[in-house]
Amino acid sequence: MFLTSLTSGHDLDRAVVVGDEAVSRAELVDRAGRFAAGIPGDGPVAVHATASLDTVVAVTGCILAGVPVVPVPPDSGPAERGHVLRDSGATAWAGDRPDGVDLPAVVPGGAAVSLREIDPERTAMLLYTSGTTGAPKGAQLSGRAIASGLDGLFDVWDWTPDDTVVHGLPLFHVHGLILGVLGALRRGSRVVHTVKPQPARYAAAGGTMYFGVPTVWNRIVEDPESARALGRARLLVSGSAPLPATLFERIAGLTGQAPVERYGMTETMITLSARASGERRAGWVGMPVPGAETRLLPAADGETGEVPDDGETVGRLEVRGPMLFGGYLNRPDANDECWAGDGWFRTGNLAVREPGGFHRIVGRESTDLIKSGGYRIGSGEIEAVLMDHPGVAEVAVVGAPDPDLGQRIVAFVVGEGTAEALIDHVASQLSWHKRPREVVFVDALPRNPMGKVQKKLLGQ
Ligand code: MCA
Ligand code: AMP
Repeated sequence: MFLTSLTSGHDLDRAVVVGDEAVSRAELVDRAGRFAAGIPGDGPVAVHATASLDTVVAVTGCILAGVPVVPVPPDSGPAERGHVLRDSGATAWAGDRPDGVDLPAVVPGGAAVSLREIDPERTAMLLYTSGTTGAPKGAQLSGRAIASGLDGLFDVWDWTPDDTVVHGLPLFHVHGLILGVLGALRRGSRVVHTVKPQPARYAAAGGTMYFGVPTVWNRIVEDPESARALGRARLLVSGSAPLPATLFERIAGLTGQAPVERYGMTETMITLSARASGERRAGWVGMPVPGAETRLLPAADGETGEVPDDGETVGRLEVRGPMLFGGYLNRPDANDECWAGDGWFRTGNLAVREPGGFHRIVGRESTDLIKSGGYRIGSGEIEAVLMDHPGVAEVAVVGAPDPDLGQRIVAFVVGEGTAEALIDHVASQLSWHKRPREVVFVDALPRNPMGKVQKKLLGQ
């Protein structure tokens, strides 16, 4: 069981704080142990992953029991949730029960389970993440992968049990759940979750390490008083999407310290980061974390070898290491596509590398993957839901540059109705963050002679 600090070492008061609730390490072990005792069977447990202590207890309980946990975004609509439950084969449900969920509930037992050895290679967590088309894919992360990924970060960020991690990120993704909660539980440090990532809540939490996506950092610098308060922290970490250089400089100006930028994916955990004790450079995401390796292959088809480490030549980024996932569940096609042989994973990101080993992410190969507010969103999933609306004849969804969200989702629609109705339609079927922020009605979509929509002409 990879949450080592939970069961070894001394107890820690207020070890986990979520909003107004707090537990010591011993209380968490007791509550999670009783949750584990109530899990019916050995199959995956779906957790209604609200930003709450209940979610931390449920996820920890699944880990203690050695069963895969499937965090379900609490605002996912019926289409998305139905897919996740069917695809994951979840056999139990934890938390508030939305309409249409008929899995047996986990009813915590009167006494905690006794701890036992757990196969580190078994899937510990199934995280659903968007591809370019179709429904989200379940990335299978083993306990060993999670442990390796976290240990690498303890090293590069000088993360110790004396740290207090603060963030308010969703508890159903790598960033908020694995780094922001399981990281603290493995390292033995405190974690304060602010429920929402509001600047004033970050400022009031008095942490030593702060985690945020660029949108969160953008909102923090818009609130200079809160930003200045974070200057007392040891480390300000940004990830999940590109941190614009101007934002990097504004954070540094207000807090007195440059942020540490790191790069990762649901499938790979964090593979590149600046070191706490090393250089932090605007626009660059640093070096491989311990155990990770990278290579850059020529962007043009037909070329072989690796591109030169000159800090300029763009290549397709591949990564390898013990923190990588074990493949997508039920998706042999996607697994064939993403593995390049010998353990190398095709990230779909374009990058440059300089001789010293620093990497810069310059973009993504596919225009159909959008990053909005740090969330990864496939345009195909939104297009499919919009096509189900009776007013929509044709649609193309793109990510347009946005000063706050990085990219905002824009739907170009041939059809009739109002923007508001179409936005609400998407929000009712999928997670709210997948709703278009803008709908543009057009007479026709730009297509090439083969009939394919040319998204590059739609303001991408
Ligand atoms: C407005 N709302 C609606 C509608 N219109 N809701 C439903 N239907 C509508 N038509 C309101 C809701 O009431 C809700 O309000 C609010 O919109 C929620 O919208 P949201 O888009 O969430 O708000 P936001 O302010 O734009 O969110 C910004 C954010 C969020 C807080 C930064 O994007 C965020 O939490 N991002 C983090 C994503 C993340 O953790 N990614 C990591 C992936 P109310 O809020 O009042 O209820 S892991 C990863 O990338 C890798 C591993 C890595 O490298 O880390
Ligand atoms: P997700 O599946 O939500 O984990 O999203 C992974 C994607 O987020 C990566 O493929 C990158 O495109 C993007 N990403 C994560 N961190 C960074 C970063 N520091 N800079 C640029 N892109 C990033």
